[in-house]
Amino acid sequence: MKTFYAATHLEHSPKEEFEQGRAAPTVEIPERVEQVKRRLEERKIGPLLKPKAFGDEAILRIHDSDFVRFLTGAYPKWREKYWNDDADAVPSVWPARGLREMRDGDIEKQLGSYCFDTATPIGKGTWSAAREAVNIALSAAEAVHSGERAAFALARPPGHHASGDVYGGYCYLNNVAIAAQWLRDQGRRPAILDVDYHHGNGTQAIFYRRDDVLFASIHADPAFAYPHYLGYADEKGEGAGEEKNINFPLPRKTAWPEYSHALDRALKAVKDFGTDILLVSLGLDTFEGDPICRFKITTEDYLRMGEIIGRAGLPSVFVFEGGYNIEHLGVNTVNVLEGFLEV
Ligand code: OKP
Ligand code: ZN
Repeated sequence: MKTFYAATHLEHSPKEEFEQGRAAPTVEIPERVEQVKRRLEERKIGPLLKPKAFGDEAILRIHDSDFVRFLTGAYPKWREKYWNDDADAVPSVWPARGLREMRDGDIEKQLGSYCFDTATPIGKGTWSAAREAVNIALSAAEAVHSGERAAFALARPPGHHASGDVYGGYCYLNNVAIAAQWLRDQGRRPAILDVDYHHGNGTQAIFYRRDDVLFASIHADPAFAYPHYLGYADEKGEGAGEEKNINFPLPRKTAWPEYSHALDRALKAVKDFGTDILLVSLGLDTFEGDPICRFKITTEDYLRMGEIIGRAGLPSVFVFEGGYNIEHLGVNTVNVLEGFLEV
């Protein structure tokens, strides 16, 4: 299986996020991708390839152009205002009910208008890393579109929490959604299966009113888990998109028997949709040892997960999302890919 990787992500290395009322070291660190890369090389899963440089058109099919322009210049603008400091850009005020949403002007106004949480700092290397992650996802999509059985986009920052014009949840651009749209534009019929522990609210929002891309997500119930405000079972799509959005919210401590049941149901929906290419938002934060999550999926279970996805018999694009247990992340990720390849 071809893996697409670029070292650009190393420069996106935020130090802190705001978590439970205080600044805390972030878990979305460069070492995540580096661990997975090492394990891939160890297991000889296939070549590690540099991504191709795609133009902005593919991004603008999904994201609002003002939003993209904002992200491109946000860090310099922030530094210009706070030149006497070196902290990353994080919003501190939001246009909540009763206030005016203003996306232009002062950087503080823009941050609150475009970002939905305090976990997603913009630093010096953030934009170039987010931009390159898109190239990585598109390169993997192109490989599979051209006939590969599968490919792996080993990218960070992740993407599934970013919608057309809002970022958050460590995500800036929605890598998997951009790849799905690109495949649509090549005439394919893509479905997105999101197995990250957190609901892919950005991906859901992007395709919610559409009938040409199915979104199925298995995740921790937002009644107790991030992102809290989306991902409930009654969100089934709207208008043309009705029944094309499927959420499987699961309780704390969910282990493989219940998880695999949801996975079977999600893949049944994918098949029924007439999917001809599958994109997997591959988060490994369902792991029993994950520091910020509460499921009980084991290293061994990830092999089964890969097998079950493989048995769907679809050309598949794996796009890396979350997963924060650095020690086990490489093995868990590669187990999914190896399980898939065994079928
Ligand atoms: C990104 B991905 C929970 C705070 C959550 C942000 C989590 C973003 C997850 N106490 N902070 O889906 O893995
Ligand atoms: Zn996650």
